[in-house]
Amino acid sequence: MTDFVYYYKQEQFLLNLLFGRHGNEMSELQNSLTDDQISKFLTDGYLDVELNLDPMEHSSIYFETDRLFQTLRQGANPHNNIVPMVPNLYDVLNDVNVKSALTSLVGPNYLLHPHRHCHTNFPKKHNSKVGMLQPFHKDGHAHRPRPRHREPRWLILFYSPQDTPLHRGPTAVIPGSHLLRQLAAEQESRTLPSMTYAQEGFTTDSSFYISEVKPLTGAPRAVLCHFDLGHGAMVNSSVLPRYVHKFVVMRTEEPTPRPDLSAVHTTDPIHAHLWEWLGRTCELRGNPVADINEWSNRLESANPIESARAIYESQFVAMSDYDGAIEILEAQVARELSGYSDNEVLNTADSVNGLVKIGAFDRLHSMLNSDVPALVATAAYGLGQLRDAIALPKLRELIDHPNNGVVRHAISAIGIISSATHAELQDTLDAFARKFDEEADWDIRLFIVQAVIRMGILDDAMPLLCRAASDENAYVNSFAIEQLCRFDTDVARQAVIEPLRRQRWFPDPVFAI
Ligand SMILES: O=C(O)CCC(=O)C(=O)O
Ligand SMILES: [Fe+2]
Repeated sequence: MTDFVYYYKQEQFLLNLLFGRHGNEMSELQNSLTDDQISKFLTDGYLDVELNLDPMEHSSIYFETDRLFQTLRQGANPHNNIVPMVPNLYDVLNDVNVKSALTSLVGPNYLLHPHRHCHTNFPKKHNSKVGMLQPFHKDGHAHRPRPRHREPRWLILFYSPQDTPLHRGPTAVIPGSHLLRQLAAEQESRTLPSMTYAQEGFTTDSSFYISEVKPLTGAPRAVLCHFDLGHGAMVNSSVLPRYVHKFVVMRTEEPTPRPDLSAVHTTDPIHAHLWEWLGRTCELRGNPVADINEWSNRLESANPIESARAIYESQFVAMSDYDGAIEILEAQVARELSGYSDNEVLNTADSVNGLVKIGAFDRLHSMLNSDVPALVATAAYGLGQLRDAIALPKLRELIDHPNNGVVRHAISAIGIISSATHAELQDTLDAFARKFDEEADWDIRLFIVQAVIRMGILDDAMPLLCRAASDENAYVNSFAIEQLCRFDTDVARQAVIEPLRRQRWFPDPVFAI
């Protein structure tokens, strides 16, 4: 596709957004959260959304959910099929406050992941202790790992339709834990943490980096969480069941600069980075890092909050000692990767974000050409963060790398770079189409479809998406169908109708499940 055709299509797409059916709604949605709310989300990793549903509707969702679980055999769960079984859940997803909060945090045209799950928590007889039922954890993904980004690319929406006092087993979250790679020094253990209740609230045991715990108690509520927020279910010592409906949302577009909005300020370099990533001007207040040795000590600190903050100060150190800062960050990347297992996706080296802040393109390019898969995957992640179009040809080669972690990071980075720069779209689509058709692993096919979604509404992406709409794997075909529904063409409509007819749910009042 020529650049002209692409820009023409982009223009049409933008005009549609601005003046078309959804245009006005979309731009209003984009500004809806206040800066205080966004700041709370960036700091704590979660945010309540006030729903417009009336109390009757919450109870009707609760009773429908309850009826369903009473009739299913014990232990059964409809998993991803919960929404057609409790269709009022659409009213939560379509609530204008939910839509606008999501648009503020994960951008316009976000995509609802086909994974959704009703987390049940039935009364535990003989257990009246307030505490955790489930260990704190960060979610994996649906169902395979995705690169972790501090920037809001994925969100979880937890909706609880009932009143949930503490003894009815609410979900509990660890505020701020979304910014850490791990919740505790040890890898997540399956043993339940002990919790202490004091006047100020709950705290976890000392093995956790962050001790504060917030149980999501109270009236029916919808809470948006950063995907990497630590959370877990508490013991339900009441006599009533507790339900939490979980949804996952994917950002599909990179944020754009927002000079129309006022500047913000913070004293935390990670928050400053996230504000800027969201397109805002942010002033970082406080004492700028002065000394490279002091910075290096903090970077290597056993306290992960301190080391993460140091990562986002790398650019200030590099202004006075570029080579020194790079050398220290590269050594830290190597240390982090010493525990990297083969085909890893989640645990790329966090300190690569320091090289990203410095804009160390040349170092990341040499890392991308390394023989060590862990370094290659980490570099692909970093060049994605930098939205570096120069890396595209090499990243396209890497989608055939023997290491599955490298393949996944390369595809993910290509999607992000293409979304931001619109560069080399046709070459990338050709490479993706070939790989998609020969790939046996459905998760890699899903990575490709997700990357294609990030590339935007491109006619040239339609053949691949149409094939993916009939993929044997339901995650792959659901994402493709969802994206094709955004195309205003007959070919796209035809491609989605047949698979959707086959998936059609028949709500049968006579033989209700
Ligand atoms: O049931 C809950 O409150 C949370 C469950 C959850 O997050 C999980 O199982 O991953
Ligand atoms: Fe979870």
